[in-house]
Amino acid sequence: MSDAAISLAGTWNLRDSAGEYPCEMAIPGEVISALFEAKLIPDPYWGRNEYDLRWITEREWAISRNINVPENAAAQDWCLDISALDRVAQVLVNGTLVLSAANSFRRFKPKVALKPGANAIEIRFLSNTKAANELQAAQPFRVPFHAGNCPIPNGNMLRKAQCDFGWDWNVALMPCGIYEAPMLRVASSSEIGGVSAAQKHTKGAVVVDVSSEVSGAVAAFTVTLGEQKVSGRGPVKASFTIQSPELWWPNGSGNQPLHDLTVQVGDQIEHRRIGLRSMELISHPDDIGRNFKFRVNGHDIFCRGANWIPADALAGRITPEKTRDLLQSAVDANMNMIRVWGGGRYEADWFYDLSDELGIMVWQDFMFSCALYPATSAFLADVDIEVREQVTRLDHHACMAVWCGDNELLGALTWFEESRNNRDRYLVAYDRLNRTLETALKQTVPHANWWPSSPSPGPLSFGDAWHDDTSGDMHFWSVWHEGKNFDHYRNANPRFCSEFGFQSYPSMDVIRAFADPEDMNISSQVMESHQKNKGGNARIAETMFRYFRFPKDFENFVYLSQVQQGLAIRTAMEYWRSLKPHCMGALYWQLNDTWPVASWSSLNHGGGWKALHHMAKRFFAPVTVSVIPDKNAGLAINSVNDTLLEVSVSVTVFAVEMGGNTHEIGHAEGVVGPDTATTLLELDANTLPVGLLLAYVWQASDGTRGGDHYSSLPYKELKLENPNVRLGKSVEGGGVKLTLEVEKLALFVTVEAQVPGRFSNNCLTLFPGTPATITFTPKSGSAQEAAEGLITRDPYSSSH
Ligand code: BMA
Repeated sequence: MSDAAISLAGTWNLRDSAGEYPCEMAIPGEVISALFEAKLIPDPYWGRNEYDLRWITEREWAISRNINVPENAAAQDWCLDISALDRVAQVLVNGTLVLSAANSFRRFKPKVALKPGANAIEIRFLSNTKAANELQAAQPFRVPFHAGNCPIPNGNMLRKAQCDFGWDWNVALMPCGIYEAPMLRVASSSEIGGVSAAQKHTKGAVVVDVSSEVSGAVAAFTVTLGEQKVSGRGPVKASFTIQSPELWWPNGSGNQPLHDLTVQVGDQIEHRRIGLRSMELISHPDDIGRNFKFRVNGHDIFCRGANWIPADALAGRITPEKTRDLLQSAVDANMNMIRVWGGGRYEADWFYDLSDELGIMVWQDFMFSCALYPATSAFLADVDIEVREQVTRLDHHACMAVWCGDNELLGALTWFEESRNNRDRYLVAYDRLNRTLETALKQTVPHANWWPSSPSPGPLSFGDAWHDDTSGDMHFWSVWHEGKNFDHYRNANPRFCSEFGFQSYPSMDVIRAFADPEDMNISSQVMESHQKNKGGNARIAETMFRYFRFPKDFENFVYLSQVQQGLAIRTAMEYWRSLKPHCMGALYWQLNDTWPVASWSSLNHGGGWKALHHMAKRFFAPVTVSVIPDKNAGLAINSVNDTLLEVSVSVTVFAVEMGGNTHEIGHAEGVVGPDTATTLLELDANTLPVGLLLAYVWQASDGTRGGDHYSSLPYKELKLENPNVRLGKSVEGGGVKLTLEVEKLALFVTVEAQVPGRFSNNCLTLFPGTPATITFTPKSGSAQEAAEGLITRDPYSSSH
């Protein structure tokens, strides 16, 4: 650390405004995690503790610390560089108010006067609820929020993660704190405001135009990109030409080379890493409506992925390591895009660094979600600055695919009586906000991709994008929120589905971390309080009635809930991938969880894989085969190739008796061109005798292979026999090697652990005589103990 900067990361002293609850607090961090670490409150995620801890957000809190400044340094001009300050806060230095902040998405740099020796710094977190209520009361007309999602009201008034007020998957604790290390800096005569790197791709070369806003005195600058260097004086502008560039590609389409870029002005230096790629959002009217696709380096890329919500409800528990694990799981499941959803927050720099490294394209919402928002001059002016800052901070990242205005604000216009009665007023207010976002984005980074809202049929269209599959992006919720069958996914032909989802329970090791054995019942108060979507448990149970024999106990209910979630999403994904190029992407809701809860996630809180995530790895494989029933009850054996090279695929299809005997009923070989979906074989529905299951195995010339099954009957109608799954275990190194053998056909065979960890594969279709081998690696602790707790589940055993 140079003496021109003092980090304020570390231990501060916390207390409430009355001086109660004195304890230490780590910065970056937040108040609730600090109180928990100090053992002043119980685990907020255990049982129903959430409700007993809401008082924390009703109080006002303050953190303080002293810093020592040497005599010679104190005379300099200092500023406090502070961002991710959540949210209504005052900062005092030596008793003088230096900042009143009210936007957790902005960066502030107030001047501060330091004295030699000890300097007292205090940050007061004022009441967010009070501020939100006052702001709502001061609006020229009421601006409604989604009370069903948010038990803490008026979150739409505050620039703060909207899910902090509660959501249909989130605990409502409304934390406050600081999520990035604040710094005291000596003000420089010339300050670098940001680094922009615009890329022009031509055949065989890339031109990178680098520029930086510099405030203050004109100074000499040096810009380096890899081995190339440009020096000058005055406005920072440097142009680099890179011949035969190694391009950055999304995961599954190529590698992710990154290049160091530095801008030096006087004693200031900024460092970035950029990937060379062109990233276009293509959307224009066509014969069907309006297409929607991403073109990277000139190639149309089918986007396979999921929606991202904050990595934890309590930001103090988020670490780069835990987040890397979640993003790595996305990559391991063959995803190439995530959508940073608008009800959370703009993530930290390291999040986008990780996405660059891993090849995950980021669809970035601006942080507005599922509510109406103010359009007062003060609100819009604040948002304007927020957008300029965030876009300047993030747009150079290779991963950055699109900036999207918001999540579901158009839909929200129909949710509230006020906006139904006066759509003109609320639509104009919406458009003022949306225009502010677009203008600030385009003025900051003219080359950035912009999409007005998710879902949206397209610019200046304000219609229903939930059921319109002709134009733009779609959120398709009819299966979950309207209770339609899984087959209903095949009635929608989206151009790009940016949200659709189906809930399941978290895995048993996660449930054990918040519930006592006596609470392990789906209608216990504890389980109901870890389900935030009204009617969610009933929807899970009702769906199980439709597809499975009812499970004999709670643990099997949990297991089947995950299987049916996987089936729902697989049904949609396989069909939508087969529609390529009509459909060019699907992102399911949602990748991760903020706390242990029944939700639409494929990863448990803590990062463990639910059944869906294992299935996603298969149905998202760049080359794959699936069975798509057509409207005439025939079955199309379809192959998709998302790679840039042609592949030959051979597939053999079997009818399977419940005892496990198989009869070949079809075989096909075909060439699947780069970036295409093809039907390899069409089977008449009668080819498959009633009561039998269809199974298939395939292999492709790129070395990949796979297989799965398809049932035309609901699983509850199959006369499954007891497969007597045998589980062989041997401890090898830090993991457990497992062998699975069955006596009869066994579906969705899942090994379950008592402790957190990662299975190499799971939720398998198994045949007698064909054992499967997988591994389990516990997250921590002894592999021997983990091995002892491993058990298997399958649908037959779940109901017998
Ligand atoms: C979508 C999201 C979220 C929500 C999810 C599940 O519409 O945008 O607001 O959590 O549905 O209901």
